[in-house]
Amino acid sequence: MRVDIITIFPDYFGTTAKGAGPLGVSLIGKAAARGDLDFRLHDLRRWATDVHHTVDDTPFGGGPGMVMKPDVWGTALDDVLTGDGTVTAPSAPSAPLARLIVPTPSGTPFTQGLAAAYAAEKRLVFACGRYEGIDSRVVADARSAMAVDEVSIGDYVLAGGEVAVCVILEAVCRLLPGVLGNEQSAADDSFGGGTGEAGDPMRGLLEGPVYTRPRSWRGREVPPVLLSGDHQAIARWRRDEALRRTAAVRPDLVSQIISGTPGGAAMLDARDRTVLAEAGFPVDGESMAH
Ligand code: 6GU
Repeated sequence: MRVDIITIFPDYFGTTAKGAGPLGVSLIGKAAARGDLDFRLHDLRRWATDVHHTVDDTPFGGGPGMVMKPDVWGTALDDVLTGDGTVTAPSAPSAPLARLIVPTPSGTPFTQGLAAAYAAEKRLVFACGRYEGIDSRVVADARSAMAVDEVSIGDYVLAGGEVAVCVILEAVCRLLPGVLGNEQSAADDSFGGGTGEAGDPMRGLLEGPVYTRPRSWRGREVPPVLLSGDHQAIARWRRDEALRRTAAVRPDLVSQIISGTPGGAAMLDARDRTVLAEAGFPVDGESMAH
């Protein structure tokens, strides 16, 4: 997959003299080393036309902060998309070019499903905004040529999109074909809400507790079922714990499962319903007296 990142802080991703940045280490670094990811960093200021390399201006209508200029972003995107000889503008509207991702706190939530969809793309282009955002005509204009997603990584405000790009790339990267056994699952995942991969019985649930050696540590024992060798009992226990944890810390995800994301409540067996009822979520269809 080819990944272009346009930013006023290319050094943030720093894959230069000072050593590997976030794109050079761990999972992403390995994918890049294998050639599964081809990163191109672009300094937005390259497309600024004045001596000061200005990329922002005051907002029309007043208000605090600065807005990034449409003319600078427009030529930057045009050049990155078409100006490198590898990929040219589509001759037909259906020709796949690239997906443009604009990280912004006012975007739609980034989910596991989006990560899976991105992992199936040939090319992603990230447009990192700073200040109060990018002039809104830039996204409107880009939409006439390509798929554009404005995405948020959570309900808080970052100073810029660079960290969000790292978050998104890490989620995408572990789903790329070639990364252990993800070949078939990544593409099926696009309708999944919440967490967990397609085909995972724990899909939509948070992971419960995990343990390794030693069996006893500071007087705390590993739950005996995990030492029992009874794989069915272990799987059941893990599911119970996942249900309990999800009910405790993400009741919204339990509500989603119950009230019918595809396959929702149907995925719950009798034991699931008992565990959820104990955790304060009586599930309809259960033989409980109300
Ligand atoms: Cl994607 N960008 C910025 N600047 N802030 C955010 C965000 C993205 N997601 C949550 N907050």
